[in-house]
Amino acid sequence: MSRLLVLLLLALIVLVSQSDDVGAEIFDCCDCTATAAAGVLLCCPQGDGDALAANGLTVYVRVVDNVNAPIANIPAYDIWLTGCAGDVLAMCGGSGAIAASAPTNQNGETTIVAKFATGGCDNSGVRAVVQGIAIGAGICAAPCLPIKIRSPDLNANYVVNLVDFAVFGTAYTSPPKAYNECLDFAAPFGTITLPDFARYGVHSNHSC
Ligand SMILES: [Ca+2]
Ligand SMILES: [Ca+2]
Repeated sequence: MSRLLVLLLLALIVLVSQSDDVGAEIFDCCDCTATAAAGVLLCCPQGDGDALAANGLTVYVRVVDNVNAPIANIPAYDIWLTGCAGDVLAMCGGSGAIAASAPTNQNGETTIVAKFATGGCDNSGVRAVVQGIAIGAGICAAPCLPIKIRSPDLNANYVVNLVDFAVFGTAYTSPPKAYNECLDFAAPFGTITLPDFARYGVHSNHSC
């Protein structure tokens, strides 16, 4: 009988400890928030593109549970970005392509400031993802963050090579060639000229 009591106590301890697990508290995260300024972020599969923070594009994330209480101590690697257009980005290491700057603090807050190791192009913006749940997506129906993702890996196969160079050539220079927003890496935006080529060239032969 006493052994049964010990087992019951152990089961109770396990249940209580699991209720403290941050993963168990997130449901749809419609009360979570992610905000960022609008801009263009040059990304490279090698992870040596532009950093969000250095370009005024820091993503501010706040994670709360379904009664709007902050969730602290979500690990930095459990918070990342994804493109809004669906599966068009070639994210090196999947969710490991970018992480938060730190775990969530006591207010459930953290930031995403780093470089995004991805190929591909997504001009529809990004979403912050927390433990696999994209903030604002689905039933939440919030707009995407207005950060346009552009990589010299134009065909999104995790490497910048001659195939991408050929794609770049289809719109270089624009005008007179037809404009392709995905190739517009540098100011002046709206045209594809030498500054865009220079930024492309830096990442030639880079890969994950
Ligand atoms: Ca490529
Ligand atoms: Ca340009």
